[in-house]
Amino acid sequence: MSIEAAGRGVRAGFIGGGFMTEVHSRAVRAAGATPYGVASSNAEGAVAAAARLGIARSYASPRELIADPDIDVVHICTPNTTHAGYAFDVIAAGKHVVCEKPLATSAADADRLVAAVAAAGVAATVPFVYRFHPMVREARARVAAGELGSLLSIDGSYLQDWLLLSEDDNWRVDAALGGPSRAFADIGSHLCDLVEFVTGDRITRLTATTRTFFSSRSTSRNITTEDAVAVIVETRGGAIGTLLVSQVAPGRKNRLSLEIAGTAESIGFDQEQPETLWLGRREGSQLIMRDGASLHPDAARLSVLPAGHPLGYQDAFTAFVRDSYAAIAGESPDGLPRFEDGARAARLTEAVLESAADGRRVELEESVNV
Ligand code: SOE
Repeated sequence: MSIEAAGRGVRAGFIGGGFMTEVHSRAVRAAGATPYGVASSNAEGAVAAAARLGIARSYASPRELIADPDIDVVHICTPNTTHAGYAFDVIAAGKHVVCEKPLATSAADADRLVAAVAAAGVAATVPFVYRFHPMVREARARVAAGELGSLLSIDGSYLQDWLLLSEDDNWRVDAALGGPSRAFADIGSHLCDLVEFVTGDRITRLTATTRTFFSSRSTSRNITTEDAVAVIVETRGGAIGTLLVSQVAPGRKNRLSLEIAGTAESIGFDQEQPETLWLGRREGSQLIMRDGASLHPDAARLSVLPAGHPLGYQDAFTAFVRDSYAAIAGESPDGLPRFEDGARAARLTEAVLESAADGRRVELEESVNV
């Protein structure tokens, strides 16, 4: 029986019991759906996560959760190298899926997931949630309306400092759990997604340099995943840009910054100040504050609180879940990041690693999925 026919809200299951499950389950509640159950790497972990997150059911294993016919959608919030396997299992069970980024640690697996979703006819999304800040949508709408003119340059960075010290460690550092790329796959993927989302353009060439500053950390040894990456990009529309991604930048907690210059205007967005958008002009610049009454419709749609009542990261996540669940109901919300976008990120990640390995510029053919 369909969810609508059953006259009930969406029931969500979660695989994983960490920080992102907490963020996802809060967003599910705020979106008016039901956090129905949680599974983790073992039964004890699932019980503890259910208690901590106020979720009614815990399951002995992810397989048991995926098999439960009462669950409509599964949120995958586990270490990166397990994402694709769980996503294939969820799709095979005929359930809808929300999979944390990176969707997969290879472009081939990501493409296979896109094909599996198409065959199964389920909704499948990836939380590139920064697309859901209203001022990001405002920036996108202004670019699309031609207000910046022709795009000339892109200046982007995504800087964090949670891995600054050699004693800082995390499963993402271990390639066996996090995949071959760390900083880029984890946060560079957000930055590139936002570059292509806001500009409506595509990165067609890149040259990358990576650095692993610590070969060992408190528990990890022989570390091969990168702490930082610098990328030069060219776009199909002829713009050029530089992107810096680092998890070892003191004082920067989650600072995604994007500035796009056109022949008429520039725009600048700072994820740590998401209520504003910088507008640059030769004759003077201004900082636009979020006010639903003066935003383009797609930005106003997400502006769920009045001006002066700040929206933030968790609100963006709620908007992402709400649109993901609208897709479950058969709708097509504008700008919803789907598995095709996760596959695009996987392709960009492979291009970054390929370029960093041999120092050559890498050409990106048009992704088969977009
Ligand atoms: C850690 O780098 C992290 O939690 C990312 O995994 C998220 O995608 C990002 O939104 C915040 O930082």
